[in-house]
Amino acid sequence: MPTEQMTNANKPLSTEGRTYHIETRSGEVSNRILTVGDPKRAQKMASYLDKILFTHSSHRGFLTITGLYKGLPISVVAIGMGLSMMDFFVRESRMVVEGPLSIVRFGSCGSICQATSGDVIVAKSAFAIGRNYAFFEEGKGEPYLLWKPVEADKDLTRVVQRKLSEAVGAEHVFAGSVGNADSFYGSQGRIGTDFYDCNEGLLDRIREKYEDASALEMESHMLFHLAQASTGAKNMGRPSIRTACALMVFADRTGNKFISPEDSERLVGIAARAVFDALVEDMPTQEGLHPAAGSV
Ligand code: R1P
Repeated sequence: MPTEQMTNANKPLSTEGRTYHIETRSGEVSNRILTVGDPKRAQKMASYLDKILFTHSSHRGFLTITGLYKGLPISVVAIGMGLSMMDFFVRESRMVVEGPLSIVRFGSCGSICQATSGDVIVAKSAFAIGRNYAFFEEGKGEPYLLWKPVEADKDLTRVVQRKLSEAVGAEHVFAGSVGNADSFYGSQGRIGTDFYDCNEGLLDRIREKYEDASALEMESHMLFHLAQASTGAKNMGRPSIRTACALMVFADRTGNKFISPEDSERLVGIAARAVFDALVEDMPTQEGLHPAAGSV
């Protein structure tokens, strides 16, 4: 349960200025954010920061770790899974961070392209895949709705792809459009008999509709969509929220392979500095410096 009194039902902030679900306030979150799903992944990646300044685990399972990397502040935020959690994260981060915000998601995915387990797929764009309740409840339309891809920020994506290619080898880094599904199961075309999912032809339909469809996961489209929907002030002609996403292939949906725990741990370790380097190269100024960093 939250420990501080909330003050506004429309835009809940506590009396101490903390957001309702992530429980961070101004000064605790950097303008450069690496977001992941798994809190253990967040801790492992944050261990590559030069100095940790702030850590908070919220009552809703969000973990925020803010520190310094090459003299600049970076926050690592674990959000759990799914588009709702991404929505909480982007909106509540915007509430407490002034100025430009660069967010890189480093997640995991299922590959539906040539990339196999242990490779990395950089999302040039992301499209949404949604279960169509009208089909299941009223027999109307297709069982799954496919929305048009939304582009990632090109500059941030380019630097993320370059840094990851240097770190893991260009031959292990792929790029394409990523499907952001509202389920790990039905809307990602996983076939089962426990539920009426009507998804037998879904992967083929996705590949037919989007030639460069490369991966399936559950957060990137919401991240890219909210960045484009953000109404904040423009900075140097750029949107106020800029986003990129790189995904470790955990499940190879074509070759039916799964990454080992050892390989995923190793990949996360190698990728941490690459993503931090991308964030500081992309925003090299002291903008948004964490107050505590002044004394370092
Ligand atoms: C499913 O196992 C989860 O893994 C991926 C998917 O998008 C989904 O949330 O995300 P993370 O790697 O960030 O956990």
